[in-house]
Amino acid sequence: MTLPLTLSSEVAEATANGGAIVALESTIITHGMPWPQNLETARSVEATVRSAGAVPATIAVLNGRLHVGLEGDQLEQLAQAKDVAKVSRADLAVCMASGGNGATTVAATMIAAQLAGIHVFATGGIGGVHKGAETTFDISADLQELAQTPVTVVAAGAKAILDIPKTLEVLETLGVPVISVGQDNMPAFWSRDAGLRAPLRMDDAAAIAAAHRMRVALGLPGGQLVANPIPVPAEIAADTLAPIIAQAQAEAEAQGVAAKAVTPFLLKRIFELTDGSSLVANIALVLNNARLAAAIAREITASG
Ligand code: PSU
Ligand code: MN
Repeated sequence: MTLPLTLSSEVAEATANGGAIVALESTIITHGMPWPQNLETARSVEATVRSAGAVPATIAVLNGRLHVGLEGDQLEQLAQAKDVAKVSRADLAVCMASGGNGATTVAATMIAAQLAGIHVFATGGIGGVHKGAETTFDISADLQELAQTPVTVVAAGAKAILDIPKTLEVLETLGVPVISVGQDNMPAFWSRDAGLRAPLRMDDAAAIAAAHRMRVALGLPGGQLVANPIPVPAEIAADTLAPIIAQAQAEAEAQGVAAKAVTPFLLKRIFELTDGSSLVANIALVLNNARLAAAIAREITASG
């Protein structure tokens, strides 16, 4: 069968001309942010990628077709839709085969990016090992994906709702390079410092692009996680967030929230408990990641 894959016109053109492209996920639009900030953010992320000299490729499943780059009002339709599935590696084929609509997680976005020949992807924060995973076994499929799909993912670290030390342990086991940008410590999504050292550090886009190319030359499967700290003016101190995260966590547990619903539930509760300031920080860090991802994509394409 032929794969129902559609490239947007600007992505098709950039692919043909060897231009720099940055993949963008859509779960953050449908399950990570409330309307209308989700649409505004998706648009400003695309604009940021363009002004940094690359082409944005927002990825989603629409009526069973895998779209790499959305046209016209597709972004708005997605941002307003209520019936969109959260699609990870396990769900992608079923969603497409049944003609459904799906928002891609980090894992599914990496799969689509690789199919389209895109090397770099920007998001907010990846999924990881949840707190209490020793009893729930809740570990995001994003980690396995980083181990097997060769895409460099720029995020502000793993979301602070996760168990960051355990997430780093699993990434080490899976052979995924975790590269902190411009500082020794890991960032923690809304905060710049997770209080523990990152496994690796690099200070600019050219160095990260060189490491990406070297992995390809070595024939290593899997991608890189680039942990880009939130800009100083936008950060929320880890101490301020810790009790709020703990409360959201306790509520999730008490209400029996499990599996795919955990991350969206926690993000929504933290948004409410911080009177929206978590969202302001989230938007700032996504834009910051889009800028860096565009620079890395340009470096990778410039050196063939
Ligand atoms: N980053 C954000 N907001 C989000 C997500 C990431 O700033 O909503 C999404 C991503 O799509 C990520 C997913 O892949 O959350 C992780 O979900 P889970 O923990 O269920 O694997
Ligand atoms: Mn999970």
